[in-house]
Amino acid sequence: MMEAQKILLLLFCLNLVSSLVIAGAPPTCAANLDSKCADSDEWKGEFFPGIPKIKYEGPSSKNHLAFKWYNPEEVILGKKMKDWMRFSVAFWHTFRGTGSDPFGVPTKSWPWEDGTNSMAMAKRRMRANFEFIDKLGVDFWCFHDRDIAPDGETLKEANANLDEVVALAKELQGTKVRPLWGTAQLFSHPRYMHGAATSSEVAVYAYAAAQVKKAMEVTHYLGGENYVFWGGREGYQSLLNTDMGREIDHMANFFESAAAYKKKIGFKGNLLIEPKPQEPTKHQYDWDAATAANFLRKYGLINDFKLNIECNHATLSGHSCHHDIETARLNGLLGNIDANTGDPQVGWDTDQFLTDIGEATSIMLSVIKNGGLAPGGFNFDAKLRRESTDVEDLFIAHIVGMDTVARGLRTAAKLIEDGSLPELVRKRYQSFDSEIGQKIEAGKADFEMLEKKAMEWGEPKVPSAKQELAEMIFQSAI
Ligand code: XUL
Ligand code: CO
Repeated sequence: MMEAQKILLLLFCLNLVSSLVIAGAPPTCAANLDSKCADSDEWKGEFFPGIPKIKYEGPSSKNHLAFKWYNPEEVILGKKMKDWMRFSVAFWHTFRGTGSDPFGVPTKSWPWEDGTNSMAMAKRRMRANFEFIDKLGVDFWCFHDRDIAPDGETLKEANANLDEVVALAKELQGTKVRPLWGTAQLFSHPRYMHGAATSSEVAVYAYAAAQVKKAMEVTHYLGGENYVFWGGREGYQSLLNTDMGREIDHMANFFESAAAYKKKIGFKGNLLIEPKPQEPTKHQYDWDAATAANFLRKYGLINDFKLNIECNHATLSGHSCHHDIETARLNGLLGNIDANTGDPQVGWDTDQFLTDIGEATSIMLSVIKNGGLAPGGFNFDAKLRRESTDVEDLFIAHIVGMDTVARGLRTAAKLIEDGSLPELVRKRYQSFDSEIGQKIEAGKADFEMLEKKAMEWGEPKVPSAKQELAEMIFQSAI
């Protein structure tokens, strides 16, 4: 079972970038896709014919291509829904996800794909991305450098490929759409097998730095609002051959240089670290929200970075998504949410679309306390199941994910406006509103004073926590 899970993890990671062709392999046409292999990015007509612009129709609608809960312009707790959410489409899942898994080949054959990783295909895919975004009615997208453009024989060639595709993306974005965040793909290529910033090989560290430098530049050029670091290979297999202290120091050096470069190019967005406990068979160095916060504090990086909390990563590290979001928020580090969910029975990153209204409500209670996420948002780092193979499934998955988060916002707002849950929490701590409680909270109560009080008060009377009542109130709002 454990071995099978490790293989699943490894192949999942490969799946994330499964259609990337490493360095310069010639484009080839997939034999099973008729004669659509072209060296032109031209595509006649729409990519998604028959799919209308997705509109809000309200909870009674039976139309699966309409929102039932997400009404972008509606104001909730003083802010438009679209401004609470700032939804984003993840290019790697929606346009590079193939449905392959450890035991099977790709299941998706989107009509616009020709089976190649050519420049022409990259451009055609980019056109499909922006039609999708327009029809879904979102303002943001997220990408890795190597998702959107083919790698090259050299870094120079890879950068030139990226520039060409980015120029098209800039044109297609128009004035409203922009990246929620960009990132560099530092985990798929064999050069990164020992890690990127934590590699034992200095040339790999330098290559990774050059890749991040370029990815930061193009994210900035596209008007991106944030830049993300997810260290897919930053970790170790065995401590016997690893100088963990030196590797983590190197990772901090790397982040320090990134923060300096951000300032140098005048990038105003947030730099975000995305914690994860392990990927795919490694013990990772950016584990969970609390460990990432400790890392940033220890290395004096706490003012330069925030966190991108991914729900499925939080659950893999043994926490609820709500826990890691609250932990990030309380550390002043909540920068973005990668909205997805895992399968409770499966021990790896299944990246499913969020459909649990209770979970979404808890998350939104934190987001509201945080005053929103901007300049971050909700990025759907989520993919279709292997068995979902219709083009319309791409829309349905995003619609249900967006409606779930929207419903979470509505429910959370109801709970706040009703006031009984906040009141239950307020009452629970009201003994600290007393004179002595206030002294404690102001840091002015020493142990001698408290001992005197304890003697005077005798055995404390401990009230009920009212957990079931809290759960009853929570549930009745849904
Ligand atoms: C992988 C993951 C990544 C990051 C970006 O688990 O979440 O897609 O979000 O590299
Ligand atoms: Co993610």
